[in-house]
Amino acid sequence: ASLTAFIAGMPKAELHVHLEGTLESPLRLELAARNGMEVSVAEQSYTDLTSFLAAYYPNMDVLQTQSDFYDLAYAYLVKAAGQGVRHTEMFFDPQAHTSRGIPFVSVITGYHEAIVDAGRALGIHGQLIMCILRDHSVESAAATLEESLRYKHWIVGIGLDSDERGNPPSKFAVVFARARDEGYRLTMHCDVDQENSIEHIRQALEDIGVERIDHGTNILEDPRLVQLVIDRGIGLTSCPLSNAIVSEGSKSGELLTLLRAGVKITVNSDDPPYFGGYVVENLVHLAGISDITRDELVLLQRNAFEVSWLAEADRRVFL
Ligand code: ES4
Ligand code: ZN
Repeated sequence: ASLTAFIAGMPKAELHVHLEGTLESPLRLELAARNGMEVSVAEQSYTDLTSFLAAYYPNMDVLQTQSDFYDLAYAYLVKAAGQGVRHTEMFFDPQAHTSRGIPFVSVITGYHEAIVDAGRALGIHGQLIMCILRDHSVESAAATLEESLRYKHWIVGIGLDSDERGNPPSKFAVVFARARDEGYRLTMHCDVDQENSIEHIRQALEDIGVERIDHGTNILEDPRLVQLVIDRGIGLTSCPLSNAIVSEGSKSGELLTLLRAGVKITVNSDDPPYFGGYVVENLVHLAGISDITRDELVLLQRNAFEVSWLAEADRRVFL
């Protein structure tokens, strides 16, 4: 088989995709029309995390009703299932909506019902990870966590995303300790080449005790932390096409070095229409610019199922 067909045919797990970041332009225009909103269709350009986020958040204003969130998640699940994704753990950002007056319940119910319906119709398995916006206040994070508790059975874990500059993991130590006490799994973004990245990675691993790191390839700067993630079996969720746009290059060399050292690297899509592709395009891109072997492409998927937050009985179905 061609390499693309091989990649498309592998059973895959995706662990790093932002539902709000899967909003394609045609759906955005449809939702705008449905909600009686005028939106700009101007080309957006971004070259770093801050300029990306400045384009990203305003696009979400078209998400208003429970049906809008349902349609967004369902469209992503159709796309992912079509690419051979069998299990997906999807981030969502409630504060990006509650801060605009949209009720938490509309967001989570729309997303949850899409997962249930897509599971029945397409056989794809999905779970939600609620992300805290790190450039909002600790008080807002704590209130969002409390509000999530009545939907705890629909949320597998808590993550941390948005603008990293000046917003280290330590800012949310108390909120994440409470999340752990409530039974949530923990992960945090440590985006590529951010200021103080290696210190943020250290805090996430040693002070917060996360089970995964999203991005996190700057860990190569500290061999002791590389050994720590190997010893603990901690997963790093890489997103090559995202890295190519918001940092300097796809970081394929770093990713391969870590994978070959025994770190549980996974490859994911982050915000697919913004960065130019879903998980298959990310893997094809990686294969095109590196010497990754087919066995290693399979290893990336084995890693993803292993470091996923599937219940053990479900994991056995996939592995
Ligand atoms: C994100 Cl690339 C990236 N980094 C941090 N937060 C995000 N939210 C959506 N995409
Ligand atoms: Zn991300």
